[in-house]
Amino acid sequence: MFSDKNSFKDAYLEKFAEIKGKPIEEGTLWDKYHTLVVLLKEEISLCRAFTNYAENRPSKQVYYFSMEFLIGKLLHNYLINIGIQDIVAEGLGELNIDLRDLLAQESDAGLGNGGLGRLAACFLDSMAFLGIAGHGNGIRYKYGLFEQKIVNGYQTEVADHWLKNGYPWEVRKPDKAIVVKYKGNVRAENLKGRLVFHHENYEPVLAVPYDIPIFSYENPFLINNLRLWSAEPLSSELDLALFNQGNFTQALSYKSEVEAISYILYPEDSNLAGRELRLKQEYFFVAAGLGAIVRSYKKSHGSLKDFSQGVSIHINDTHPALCIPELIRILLDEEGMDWEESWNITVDAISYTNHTVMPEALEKWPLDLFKNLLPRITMIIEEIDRRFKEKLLRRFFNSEELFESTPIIKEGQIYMANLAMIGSHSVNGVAKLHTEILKKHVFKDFHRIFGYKFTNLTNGVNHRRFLLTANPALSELITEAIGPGWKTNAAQLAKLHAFREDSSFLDQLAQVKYQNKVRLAEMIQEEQGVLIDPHSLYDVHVKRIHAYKRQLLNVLKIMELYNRLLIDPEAVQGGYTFIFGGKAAPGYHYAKSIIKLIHSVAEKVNKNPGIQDKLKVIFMENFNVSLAERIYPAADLSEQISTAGKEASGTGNMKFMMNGALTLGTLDGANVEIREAVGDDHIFIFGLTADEVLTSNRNRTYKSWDEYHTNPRLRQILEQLHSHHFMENAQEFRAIYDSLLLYNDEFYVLKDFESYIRTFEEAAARYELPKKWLQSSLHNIAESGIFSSDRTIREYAHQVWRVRCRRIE
Ligand code: 26V
Repeated sequence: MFSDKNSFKDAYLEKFAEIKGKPIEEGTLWDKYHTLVVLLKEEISLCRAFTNYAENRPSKQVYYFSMEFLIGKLLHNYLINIGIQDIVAEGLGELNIDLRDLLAQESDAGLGNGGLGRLAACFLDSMAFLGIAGHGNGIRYKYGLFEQKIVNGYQTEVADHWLKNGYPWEVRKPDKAIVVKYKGNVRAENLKGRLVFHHENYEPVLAVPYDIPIFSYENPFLINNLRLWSAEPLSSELDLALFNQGNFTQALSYKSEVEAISYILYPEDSNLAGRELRLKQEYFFVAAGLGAIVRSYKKSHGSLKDFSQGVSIHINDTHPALCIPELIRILLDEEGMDWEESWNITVDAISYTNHTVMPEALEKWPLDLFKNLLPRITMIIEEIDRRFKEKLLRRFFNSEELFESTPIIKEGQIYMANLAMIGSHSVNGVAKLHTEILKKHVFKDFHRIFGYKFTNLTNGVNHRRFLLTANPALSELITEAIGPGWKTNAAQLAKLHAFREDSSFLDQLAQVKYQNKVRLAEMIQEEQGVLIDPHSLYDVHVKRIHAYKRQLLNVLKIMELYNRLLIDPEAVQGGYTFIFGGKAAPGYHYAKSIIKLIHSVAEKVNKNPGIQDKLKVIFMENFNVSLAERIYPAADLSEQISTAGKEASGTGNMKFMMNGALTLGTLDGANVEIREAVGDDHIFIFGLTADEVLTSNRNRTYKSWDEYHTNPRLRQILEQLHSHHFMENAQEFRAIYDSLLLYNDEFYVLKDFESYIRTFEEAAARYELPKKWLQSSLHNIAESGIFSSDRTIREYAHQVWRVRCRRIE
């Protein structure tokens, strides 16, 4: 690797000439970015070839199967991981190239919807860092999550053509392609008393892998792999043959049907009607991924007998749950093992994480659809179900409720979570509260049967991306204070407690936050022409737009403040900037009208000259990983206000925390553990608890009209919602109004309103005491170490995958 900026510069210029064939002065920014990526990839492979890892090669490989990997941009993070950021920046500077311009060239790979996909990306980093041979397996969508454009306050969606210039990190591996088989029929043959199954007349699809290297921090030569599969027609000759026969449409439709499989990421993260294409996607990357794993395992081990000792397959939610029947299919049909052995190997290899308790997000598929698309897989699922029921009958012959809730196939539907529970050896939730809810409520019957399978593994985030890379000023300050050890061991952030009374340190912390806020203000001014005051409290609510995440509650709070200020401009102390960001699923009309409401309120508030310097409301368009990295460092207050019991964990809450924001939140998801970590004095908690919500739901005691009638402030706001107050068309927000009153406020927005306002005011008052605020901010950073995904991955390694981390610390 480059020892100084000169050796970098020489290598860079040479590479540029080689691949671009023109003088650097004539190169576009893309040319220059492209060259840098190619150079890094080659250098690393070269160094790696000279590094001998043979003697401590990990014995076990982990494969993380996920429908989504929200990796964002890689270059900046990788330069830091490799430790050459300064050399590269200076070297390029001498060539009159600004590294920041090159970083801006990279497309933000948005191959995920939100938390689940970003978690997968953080896990890849931590696995590489800890020296676990852990690889991602997913889909190379041609189009990632749509780009959000706001037009007149409404969300519109634009296709995310992230590959349009090419993606220099990936390497296509056509020689490692796998054939995936759909439809057709299954023929059973009796071979000397043993039934053998042949899948015939199937429609073949070629899965071609594209590999993206995962470079780890401080250990860049130990490279893991993210393998994304692309669907292609099996051979162009097939097309041509049909074409020549005159079957033009058939020839073309085969090609487009095949390419549709990896065409686009479904932008829904709940409530997806069972669509055939989605199921095709799920089987596609499962069959391709397992096919490649089995092939390489057999090459090195000969047989699959000890497969589960050498391989862990992790399924990220139920989307890859077909790994279970697919692995059994391979062992039975291709390896000739018997059911017992195939089953044991499969269960032993597979582990499953649940990420949601929202009933509409728990996947189920019509049995008929399954039978038609995946005939052999369906037979295997039926057999798993039959054997499971048989065992159940023996063990729990008189527990009727178990027979109702736990089978995989019920009333013509296949329940994927039930398949995942039964066919894996470990099931985990993603925060303590979430895991308890799984055990006591959502999967309580499974917990009776398989209590030993359940564990909690609280989520974490990659602190080297969301703190070290995203917030260089804070990182420098931390390193000056406690040394660099926190980068590799986030628990060391606790050393920051020693600076609690150090006023010069607190001043610097304030400066860093202020600078980050100025940077965000500049961006907002540039993009939206709205001036915000960096001295104001930045109250930030960024995440997917969902009823349960309650962006509405936040808006009602802003409306209330606004109403108060209209009467008395001195009614609130200080200035507040409310910042929102997030995408709504294109078909989720309710969420889309929340976005419109935020804009309508912003329009009113920001344009009112009387209260201009008191309140500002901003919606940041197209919230994605890159934007997130700009926003977290600038936040003062982190809004985590979901209805208790609904947010499985949340990970934004952790990213805010490590950047020194204080949480204003409900006792939901990992907020509970953030509160445990920081203590009541350094967090602002309000609202119903998960138990209270559950009890109220069970007893149907809540009547949202009561809130309306007993709270005049609330009544006023609600009436404004369906008057001309904010909109010319008074019907615009009718659905929101109705959800709160006509449909009895499923998410307890009105119920939690008063305590939310009160607690916000407490937070705002604390913000007026800078020293106290800064101490709390420091306290949050210092306690955020446990929310590094390094900690989470160590737990997975020990408790679930049973692999050794080569990095000991
Ligand atoms: C669900 C579905 C359901 C049907 C159709 C397509 C689709 C696509 C994605 C999902 C995933 C929803 C689950 C999810 O994203 N959960 C989030 O996971 C985060 C990481 O564990 C966690 O922090 C969030 O609280 C949780 O909402």
